[in-house]
Amino acid sequence: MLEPFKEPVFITKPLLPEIEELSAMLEAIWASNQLSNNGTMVKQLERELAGYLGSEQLSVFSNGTVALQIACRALRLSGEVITTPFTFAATVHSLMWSNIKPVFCDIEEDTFNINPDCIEALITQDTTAILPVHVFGRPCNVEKIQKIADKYGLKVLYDAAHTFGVKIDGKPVSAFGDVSMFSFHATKVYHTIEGGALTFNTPYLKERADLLRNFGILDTGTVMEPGTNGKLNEVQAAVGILLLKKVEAEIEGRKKVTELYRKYLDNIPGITVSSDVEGVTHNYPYFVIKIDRDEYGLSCDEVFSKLKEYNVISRRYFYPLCSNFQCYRDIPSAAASRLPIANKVADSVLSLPLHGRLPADHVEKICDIIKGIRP
Ligand code: T4K
Repeated sequence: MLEPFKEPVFITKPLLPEIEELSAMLEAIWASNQLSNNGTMVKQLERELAGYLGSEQLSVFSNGTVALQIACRALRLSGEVITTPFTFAATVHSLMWSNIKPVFCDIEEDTFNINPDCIEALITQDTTAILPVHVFGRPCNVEKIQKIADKYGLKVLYDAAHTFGVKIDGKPVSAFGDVSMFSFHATKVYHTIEGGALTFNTPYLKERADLLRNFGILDTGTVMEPGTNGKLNEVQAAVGILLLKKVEAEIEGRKKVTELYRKYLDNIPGITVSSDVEGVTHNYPYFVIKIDRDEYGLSCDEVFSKLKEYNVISRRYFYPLCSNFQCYRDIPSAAASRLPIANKVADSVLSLPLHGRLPADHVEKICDIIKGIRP
């Protein structure tokens, strides 16, 4: 009989900069007295991230959700936007906050991403864009999505919250669509405690977004339009600069942990794990298992509860589906009958603890527990 872990093993553990290095950066910020409003740290971070993410047009924001809202405004989206129900609440909320009606599209069973073959049937005269999510860091079918967008004159705004550093055939994910949003929340592969970035396919969009994140103020005498406050501050930018130096090692560590999970969970009836996609440079943000209740003998919820007894804190990302939230379930496209795959996936998917420093013996024990609790 396996003993529970002495301390909780959480879904993730944030990557931290060396405290001495951060102290030195803080001293520089203190000496400058510039704490916010596009200071030197934010400018340096934007330059370095533009290089790392392979996008000349990049701006940072106070968080990914505000960045998405600003992207909607910068792209002048209105009417209806087609999106996925299998995502974090922020994706769909950012549309509603922009007075845009979300239209839910079903997903692919193997990638959990929006199913491009279901998009066209949802396009109406009011559709202005598609908002796909690269779920769990696995890129969407970007070519099919772009073809549909081009055919109907739609914008594509990618929620790339999970795809920091991901490449498709050597091309950064930011190279696809009009705008991509990266989240830098503390739980992400790379972070600035809270924060986010947008990458744009034109300098014009970056200019607009920069204006919108600073209240719409062009200069002290000129306010162009009602903007918001979406600025990142200097202290968080300093954390971001330091973590950029550590992110490669973090991704390497996550890859190793992922490979161990795949090895130990192989051949458990009813448990399916994902594999890498050929041509994709992955960043390993989440480790997800799919549970077939009949074959494994326990539901997703039951596995979640049993793991908790062993102090393993898994997460049911993304359950419930956004389309089943009280605030969205009356939208016609939210009907379960129109989203059969998304409902099935949300019922069967569980994220296990993953970060680049998770010890190998922890991974082995978590897998032993998953084997051991099977009735
Ligand atoms: N689009 C997508 C597809 C997203 O996944 C997200 C965010 C967004 C948009 C919006 O981006 P942001 O506005 O957040 O930049 C977390 C995150 O808060 C959220 O950023 C993330 N997605 C979502 C998938 O997960 P929770 O409610 O699950 O987080 P929480 O607080 O339960 O943290 C999970 C575990 O992480 C904890 O049990 C322990 C550990 N943890 C967490 C924090 C915050 C720490 O050890 N230290 C910490 O400081 O939402």
